[in-house]
Amino acid sequence: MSVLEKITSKDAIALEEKHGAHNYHPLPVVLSRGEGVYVWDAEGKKYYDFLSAYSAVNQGHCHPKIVDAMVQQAKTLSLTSRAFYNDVLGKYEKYATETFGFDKLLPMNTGAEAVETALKICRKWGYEKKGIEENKAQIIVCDNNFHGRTTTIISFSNDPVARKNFGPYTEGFIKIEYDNLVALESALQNNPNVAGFLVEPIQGEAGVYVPSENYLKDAKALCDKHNVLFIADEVQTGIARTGRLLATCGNCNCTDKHCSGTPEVKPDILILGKALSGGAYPVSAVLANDAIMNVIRPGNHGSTFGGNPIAAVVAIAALEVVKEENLAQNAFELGELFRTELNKFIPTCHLVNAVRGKGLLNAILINDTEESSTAWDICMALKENGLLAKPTHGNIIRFAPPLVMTKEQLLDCVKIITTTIAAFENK
Ligand code: IF1
Repeated sequence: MSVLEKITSKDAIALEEKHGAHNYHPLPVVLSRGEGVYVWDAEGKKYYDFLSAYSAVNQGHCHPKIVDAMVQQAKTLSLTSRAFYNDVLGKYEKYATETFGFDKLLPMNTGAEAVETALKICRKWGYEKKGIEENKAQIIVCDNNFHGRTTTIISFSNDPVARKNFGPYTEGFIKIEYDNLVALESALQNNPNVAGFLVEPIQGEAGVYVPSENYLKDAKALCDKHNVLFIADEVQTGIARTGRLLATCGNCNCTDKHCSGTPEVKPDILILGKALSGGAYPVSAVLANDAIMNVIRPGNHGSTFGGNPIAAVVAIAALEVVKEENLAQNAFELGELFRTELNKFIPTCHLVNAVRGKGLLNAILINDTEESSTAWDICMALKENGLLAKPTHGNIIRFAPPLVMTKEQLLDCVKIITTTIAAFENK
C-alpha cells in the first residue's frame, strides 16, 4: 500500500492508535476533505464544521485565495531562515502592523510560541524600561487560562491534566480570578515587580467565558496606572471571530456599525495566531509599539520558520479575505442570530442551561455534571446528524463555525442542533 493511498476511517484510526502518541481523544470521525463550512469523512459523508480547528479556519476550509498564495510561494521560495532577508516578510509586517495599528510585528509560528515571545518581551521591558530588579519580574495571569502547552505556559495553568508531572515549573506568575478588577488592582498595588498582565478577551477553553462589558477597558486602565503592560492573547478570539477584527477592537479601523459604542481596548502587546493564516499554515505574531518592541535586539529571540515567505504571503491573503468578505460583520450578525435562536429553544428543553458567546464564538452549557458524558454523547449524536462539534470542559459544548457561513447554513445548523438535543432528551 502506498503511504497516501485512500484508506477507510477504521484503518486511519487504527494507524494512529498504533503509531501515534495518544495526546488527544478525538471524536471518532476521520476527515479527508474540507471546503468552506463543510468537511467530508473518509467515506464521503458531509458535515458542517462547527469547531473550525479551534477558530483557526475562520475563512473557511481551503479558501482558494489563501491556498493559491501558499502554492505560488511554495513553488518560488519557501524558507530562507532569518540569516538573510526575503522579499515578502517586510510587506507582511507593513500590512499587518497597519491593519492592527502597531509599530512592529515579531513573526512566529504557533500560538504558544507567540505567547512565550510576548512573555519574554514583557519581562525584558520590565527590566530595561520599568527598572524591575533582575530576575524579579512578575506577570499576572487569570485562573482557568489557556495560552498553550509549553512548560512555562502550563506552569501558570490550573488545569491539572495540562500541568501534572511536567514540573519543575517556571516562576514569576501571579494568578487572579478572571473578570475581577478588585483582584487585579490588589495584585498590582504595592508590587513594583509586576511587568505585565496576560489575559484572553474571552476565555475559550475554560468554556467561552465572556467577561463584563468594561472588564478589558478597566483592566487596561489599571495596568496604565501601575505602568504594567496589558497583553491580549487573541489567538482564539482574534481575526473577526467575535464579530470584530479583534475582541479588544483596538484601532481595528473597521467601520462596522456594531463596533461603535463598544469599549475599545488597545493592548500594549497583541498576540495573534490560528486564523492569522486561515488554518492553511502555522502563522503567529506578536505586535507592539517601538517603545516596547525595541527592547528586542539581534540574537535575543527568533525561530527557524518564524517569518518565512510562505507564512508571510499566507497571512496577507488570510487578512485580505477577512476584509474583502466582511467576515467580522458576518460573524457579528450570525452570532446574534445563533444566540437568539438557541435562546428560543432552551426554555423548551431541560438538557441545556444557557448559551453564551460573542460573534461566532459560542458555547452551550449542558445540564449535567462536568464528569458526565452527556456533552460528548450529544456531540456524537450531532456527528450522526452531520454537524461536528466537541465539548470543552465536560458539560460545555463549543460552537465555532467558519465565519464564511451564510444565514441559511446557520439556520440549518440551528435546526440540526435543536432537533438533535430534543431527540436526545426524549430518548
Ligand atoms: C490543543 C482551544 C485549547 C489558545 C489561546 C494560545 C493558544 C491557544 C487563547 C496556543 C490554542 C488550541 C490548542 C489546542 C486546542 C485549542 C484550545 F482553546 F482553542 F480550544 F487547547 F484550549 N492562546 N488553543 O486557544 O496556540 O500553540 O495551539 O497554536 O492544544 O489541544 P497553539
